[in-house]
Amino acid sequence: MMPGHNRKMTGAECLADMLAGYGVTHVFMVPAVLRRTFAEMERRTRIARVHCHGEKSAAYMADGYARASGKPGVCMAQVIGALNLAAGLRDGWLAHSPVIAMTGGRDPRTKFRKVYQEIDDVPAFEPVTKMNVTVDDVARFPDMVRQAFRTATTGTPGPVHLQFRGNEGQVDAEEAEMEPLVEAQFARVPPFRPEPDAASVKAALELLQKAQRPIVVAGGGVRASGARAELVALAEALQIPVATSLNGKDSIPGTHPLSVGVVGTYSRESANRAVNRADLVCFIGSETGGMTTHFWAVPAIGTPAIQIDIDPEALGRNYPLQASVLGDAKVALSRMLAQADKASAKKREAWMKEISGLRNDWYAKYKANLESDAVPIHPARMCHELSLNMPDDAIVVVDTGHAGMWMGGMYDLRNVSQDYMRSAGHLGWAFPAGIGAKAACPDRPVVVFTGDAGFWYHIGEIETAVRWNIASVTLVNNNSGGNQSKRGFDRAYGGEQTAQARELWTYRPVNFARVAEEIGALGIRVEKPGDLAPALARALASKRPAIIDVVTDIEALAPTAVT
Ligand SMILES: Cc1ncc(C[n+]2csc(CCOP(=O)(O)OP(=O)(O)O)c2C)c(N)n1
Ligand SMILES: [Mg+2]
Repeated sequence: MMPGHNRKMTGAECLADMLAGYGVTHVFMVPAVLRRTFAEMERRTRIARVHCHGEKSAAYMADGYARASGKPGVCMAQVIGALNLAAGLRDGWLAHSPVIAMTGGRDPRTKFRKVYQEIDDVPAFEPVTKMNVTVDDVARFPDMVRQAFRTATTGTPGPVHLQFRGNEGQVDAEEAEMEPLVEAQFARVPPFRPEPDAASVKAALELLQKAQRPIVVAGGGVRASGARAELVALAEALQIPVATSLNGKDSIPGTHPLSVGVVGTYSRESANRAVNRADLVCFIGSETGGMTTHFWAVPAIGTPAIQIDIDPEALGRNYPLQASVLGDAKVALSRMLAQADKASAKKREAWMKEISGLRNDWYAKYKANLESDAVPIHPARMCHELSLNMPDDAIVVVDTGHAGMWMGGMYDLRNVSQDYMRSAGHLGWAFPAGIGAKAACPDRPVVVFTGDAGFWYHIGEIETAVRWNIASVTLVNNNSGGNQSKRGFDRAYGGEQTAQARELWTYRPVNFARVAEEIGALGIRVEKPGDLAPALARALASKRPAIIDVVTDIEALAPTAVT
């Protein structure tokens, strides 16, 4: 409490003022929750109250908003929708995205009496949040909201949950003496840039400079820290190639001669080969998890490693370390750059030749797919067209499954201003996340890549995008099925699946462009590869939500990881 500054106000007034104070421009929700707060938002703020067609997509929109802007994304649900919202936090949890979820909860006067729609939702938020609390007294609005922003943005960012008393959070109607104080520092990631210990920086730098064949594996921490320019500069100064995790794909442009691509399971062959030939691997802002390391085979455990991370618990979790640097990635890389001995790069000339060979081999091997004129369209050609035609300041949002494999492996960012965000595993994440990203960054082109199975999940959100004129562009790699499942079902049938087994993973052919048009979005159907680039240009120029339905080859399978 702040004596002298408090004044009598409702929780709704306080919450509306605080969200506006933190710079929140949109909240994503399914009504009815915090209704009085919405009324106060209208009276007191310019916050857009985006109501969606499901709580999970509301959470994904908030997540996309957060990852695109670094500002916490806010989503809300009443008590009956709370677990739908919790399900939607799972991707943000896995990707370390600062999402703030607010739900209606229980009232102590009636709980355990079989209240309509009510269960105890709080435990379900436990595995997907950094902070999971109830707000039972209106006087706690200010400190709990501040703590939510603080927890979501600090350290390794992540989702938080505030459950407000009352199935619709009716505690917001009550009054108390409050001060809607905002700590602007916690309005975006990163609020702090912890300075690493100088000796640890020196130790890591010396190991890198001594190595003949070092490589960096850059993770999502590089994008959270905004450390791309420093990473590229250090890599150039010391001539160290860079592989990235899927989450860190935008750490370095794919077109950069030191970039070998995404390493791990959904990966590019050149990255796995380079990491496996390295004599020292430097993980930066990476969990060193199963996806990034192809289940700890790339690199093999035992490969000399160093690690830079803001989270002390991440350091050494999966790879024994020769040096570890605890701190902010941007600061750590700047310190290394300032002390870098550029002359040490000379000993890596042979390594550089090898890296350039691996890069060229990959392009040569996949050239036919990347430039394929086949009809139905080869998905690799979609990726290649996007590499060539994506606007310089675009935010690219990619679904999982084959979408993650195609784009992770085959798409190239061209500069450090392009962003790349990906589903951390949930099919259907990308389309609503793209709407959230566009809401957060209305002046930047947002281009979503999803499969048709992924698109079906939240197809109703076309209506939300149209209603709010949130003009993301969504390309649907439409093969009328979830063809990533093909290999798995072949294996399950002990070789080749039966024709009937296709009923497990195929759909009716549907023209999503027509569906989009019916709902009021721009719909473009693309059947020939040469029409992809003009369709993208037309969709971006339209300034309307657009769905580009690309008819692709159901037999095309993305390359699997090499070890
Ligand atoms: C929530 C969730 N359920 C199931 C899966 C498993 N899964 C991964 S890819 C996939 C099918 C993808 O189909 P589509 O989006 O059409 O892409 P395609 O493989 O056809 O390119 C499924 C069911 C998942 N990743 N997430
Ligand atoms: Mg499909």
